[in-house]
Amino acid sequence: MLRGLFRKIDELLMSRRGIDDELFEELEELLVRADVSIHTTTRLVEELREAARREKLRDAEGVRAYLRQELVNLLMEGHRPLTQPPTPPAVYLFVGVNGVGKTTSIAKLAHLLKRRRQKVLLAAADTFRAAAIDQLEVWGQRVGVDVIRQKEGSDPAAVVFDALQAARARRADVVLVDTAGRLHTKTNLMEELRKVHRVIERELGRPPDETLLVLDATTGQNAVSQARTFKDAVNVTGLVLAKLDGTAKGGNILTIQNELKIPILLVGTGEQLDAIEEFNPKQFVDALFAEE
Ligand SMILES: Nc1nc2c(ncn2[C@@H]2O[C@H](COP(=O)(O)OP(=O)(O)OP(=O)(O)O)[C@@H](O)[C@H]2O)c(=O)[nH]1
Ligand SMILES: [Mg+2]
Repeated sequence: MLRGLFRKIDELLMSRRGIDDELFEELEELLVRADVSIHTTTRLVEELREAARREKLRDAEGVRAYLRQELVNLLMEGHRPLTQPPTPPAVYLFVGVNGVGKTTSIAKLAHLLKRRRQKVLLAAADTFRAAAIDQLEVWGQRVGVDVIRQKEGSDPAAVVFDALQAARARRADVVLVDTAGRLHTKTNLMEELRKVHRVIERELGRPPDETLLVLDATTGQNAVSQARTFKDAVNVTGLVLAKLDGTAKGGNILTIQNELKIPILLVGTGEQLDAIEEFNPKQFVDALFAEE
């Protein structure tokens, strides 16, 4: 995943002996080309310049080590595991625009949790298309977990209500709620999401334990704007970065962390069931700089 995307930065730093303005300018350009926003790039490079002065870094190798540490620190801000509530079931609501990987991520997480001996239920609250309900059902069978569903066109909040009842009756540990992909700009759909959120809060006596915004890691700056609007609408508590095995440049992930302060909790690295991992900042930065 993302292997070697920051190699160019490494090459730049290793081809230089001394530290001068030109080095920092080139570094800035490379970060922007790797999809880091101007704002975040400026912060990173300013801190590097400052560190170079303060720590009296004398060569590019020193800058390189410092940059890596700086990136790890940035990604560690607010880093945490998935919330485990004191009383089950844990309820994780998945939201995001069309096609980012919500349903697949739910299936993969269900698989992961099941292997950790948790009893998982899936709620098919994407009632928009019959195919979406069937898709979740197929994943449920493959993973070996129950899917709570109603017919196409029914109220997503009613499906969630059913799922929470079922979770209680069956003593489930976790409920994963699938929702329809929606453009963050469509107000009626965002209102529907708020309703789902309210039903969970009422039935559970607390908000969803996580409201996870799934982002397609290959979409660059657009992912940042999606994160902004969803955060305003439904209090997103964490991010799932899907498709990190694709052509993601990685920089947008740094931007999201720096500018939105929403922790990345999970990353998706493929279409197979086991292609999901808890986010590990150090490993992520190592991968960015790894040799291909
Ligand atoms: N390579 C790769 N493909 C992925 C990953 N996650 C999801 N996909 C693919 O992305 C496509 C969309 O995935 P879905 O899980 O259906 O996305 P969704 O967000 O539920 O889509 P809608 O319900 O239509 O909004 C599918 O072809 C998935 O196989 C991933 O981590 N890596
Ligand atoms: Mg889906």
